[in-house]
Amino acid sequence: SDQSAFDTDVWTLTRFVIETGRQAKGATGELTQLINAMLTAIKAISSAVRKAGLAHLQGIAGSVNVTGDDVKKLDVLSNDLVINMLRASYSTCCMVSEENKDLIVTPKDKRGKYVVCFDPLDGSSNIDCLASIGTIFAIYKRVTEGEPTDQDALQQGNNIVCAGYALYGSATLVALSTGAGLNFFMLDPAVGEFILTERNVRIKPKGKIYSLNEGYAKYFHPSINEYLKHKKYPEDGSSPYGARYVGSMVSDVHRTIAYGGIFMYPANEKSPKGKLRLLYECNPIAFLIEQAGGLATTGSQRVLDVQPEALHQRVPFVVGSPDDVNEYLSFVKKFA
Ligand code: AMP
Ligand code: P6P
Repeated sequence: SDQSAFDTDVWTLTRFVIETGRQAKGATGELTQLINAMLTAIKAISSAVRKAGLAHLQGIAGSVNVTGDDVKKLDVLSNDLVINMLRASYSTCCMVSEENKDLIVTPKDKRGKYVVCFDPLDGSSNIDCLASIGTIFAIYKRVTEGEPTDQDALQQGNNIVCAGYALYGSATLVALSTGAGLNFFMLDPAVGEFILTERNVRIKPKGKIYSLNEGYAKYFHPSINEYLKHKKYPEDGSSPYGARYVGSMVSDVHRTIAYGGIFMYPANEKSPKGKLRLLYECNPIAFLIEQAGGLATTGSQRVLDVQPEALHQRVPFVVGSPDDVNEYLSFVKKFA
């Protein structure tokens, strides 16, 4: 039979992480173990997401999470998968999840040196309409001794050792960086492995798409509406931008990295700090966007420079192609 289509030396994500781990001087393999544990959880979530309709996993689980959203069964299942896989990797001392109000401290006998902040199933309000959803995570080294505390999780995004997202879209993709560039991997369900599809991804300097929920226009700061007016009715003879908004952060961010442009979840009168959470949505995505040559700002400072004060704190969030983000910042300045 024709074997030509079967690559016998394929770069799987597992192999890629082992390789980069071997190149890391003095590495013990703990981070490699942690990343591979997260990948196992992501594969299991991908399988559950794709079976959700059949397994009647959709629908309200009858409880709400810390942010007051209705929790769907897939959320609960995804959260349990990530916590259990990471705990079993003996590489974490504590975790922060969008689904858990307090720090999740790893049992003493299973502790390692890493802290993981994650959103197990972001965009879950889109589950019932089958829009794409995602998993987002950021990994740090602990900064305390003894019993882990919130301080281990309340680190600036500048301290991120590794971050990534999974996108459960028409295919399941993982975007991952350990600080040496951004790489894309696609899940081959036949093998159950993520295959390297794009190495050292770079975002376009300038795009042609803006992405935000314009339903809040009535509540936006004038700088936002002035910026949007410039995108729709440019006076400099340039063409108007296209508009795209899924309402599922990983989808909107991945499209922004893949096609260029700008994604915004700014503050508005009803949400003075915006909606997106710093620790497990904004910091990991800001890290990845910067690895691809993009910018990530709160409008007043670089996202990765924000000093976190609370596990579930929100920040205004504008990311994307550097020329687009800088143009937005010029409007912030002009209409401050
Ligand atoms: P470890 O001893 O495995 O916890 O690794 C120590 C440090 O080496 C990590 O904090 C990373 O900065 C680096 N490192 C270890 N494994 C990897 C990997 N698979 N890819 C990239 N960097 C790694
Ligand atoms: P809005 C999904 O609930 C989420 O947390 C992000 O994935 C998404 O970007 C945002 O909220 C959408 O919020 O207010 O536009 O519905």
